[in-house]
Amino acid sequence: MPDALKNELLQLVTDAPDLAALEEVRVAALGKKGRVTGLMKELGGLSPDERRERGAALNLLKDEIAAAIDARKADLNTAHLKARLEAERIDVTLPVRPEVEGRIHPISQTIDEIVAIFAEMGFTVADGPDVEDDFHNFTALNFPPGHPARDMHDTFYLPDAGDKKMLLRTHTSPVQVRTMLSKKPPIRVIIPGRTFRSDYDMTHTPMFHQVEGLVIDETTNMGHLKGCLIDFCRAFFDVDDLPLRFRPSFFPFTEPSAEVDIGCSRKGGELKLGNFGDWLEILGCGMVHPNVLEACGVDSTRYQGFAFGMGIERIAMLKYGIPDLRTFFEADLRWLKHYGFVPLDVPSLASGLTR
Ligand code: 2NL
Repeated sequence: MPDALKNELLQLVTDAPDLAALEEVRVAALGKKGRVTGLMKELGGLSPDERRERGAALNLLKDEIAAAIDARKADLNTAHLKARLEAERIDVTLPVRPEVEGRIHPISQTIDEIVAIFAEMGFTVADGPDVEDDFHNFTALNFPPGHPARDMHDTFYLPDAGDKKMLLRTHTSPVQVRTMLSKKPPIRVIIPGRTFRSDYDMTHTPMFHQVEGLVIDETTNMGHLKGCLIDFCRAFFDVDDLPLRFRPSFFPFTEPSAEVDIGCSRKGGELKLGNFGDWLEILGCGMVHPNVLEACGVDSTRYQGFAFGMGIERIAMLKYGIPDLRTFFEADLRWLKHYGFVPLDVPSLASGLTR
């Protein structure tokens, strides 16, 4: 009898098509009201000798069935995983399907384009923390103690947490400060990144992006600054004869300082970039102030340098005709589909940045 039962149960285990069916087989055989359990209960009515013999046989049967169930369970799990892997298989060598893929945000695209241009000129990219201290964001940059930019109204200060007053960086300059403090000249870096100011209206968002550049060497001069920025603007806006105008200006961290305009036309309400007689402000720059060099451990009697900074949203809006600053941060998928860029369309000078 146990042999016939054993073969029957083993067959049921083998035939169970899935985990649920297998569980049913287990309950029907080894569960509280299962057939093997039922036979165990009948042992009480036997003589001691018969009980010992039959008890041992039933225990053996129980163990065998349990082992068969475990083995079948493992097989079913393996088969299930195999089927899933097969169904979810992706060929990573297939080309991207543009109609179903996401888009590169115009800010990311613009940063990639800027990086491609400056990389060609021998710059490297640096980055640093969003949360900064007063020294790296202001003091090292020659901001006097009472300067309005330090004011609570512009700067996001973090709740006091001990010895140092922390803030969200108001520009990417603290990364240049860190670069000068940690590396010896010559230095050629650009720093794209997030910046924060407590300001919100049509043309300001509390978080925005900047790219700043810094060049330090023994003979770096204003001519290098001009050449570098002229080359950059012509490459970025893809206008070979784009005129640039350097207007005297003021920043605490540069001396002399200049604001740079590029040539444009506003005829008929349409903005065109080129040699048309009108001007549009695009970035700020200057020779690094000796106080900044000294605060950053650079010998100002041996080294000098230039720096520049520009707003990424602003130049992205100009280049790609995006009319409203605030839409950059609304995470609207339809907007992204319209203004975004196809992945793998990686900016490079060889491909003319974008096609
Ligand atoms: C602008 C103008 C500028 C800099 C940024 C800089 C950084 C260091 C030293 C000196 Cl560490 N200068 N940065 C210089 C001139 C202008 O930005 O209009 N930005 C949006």
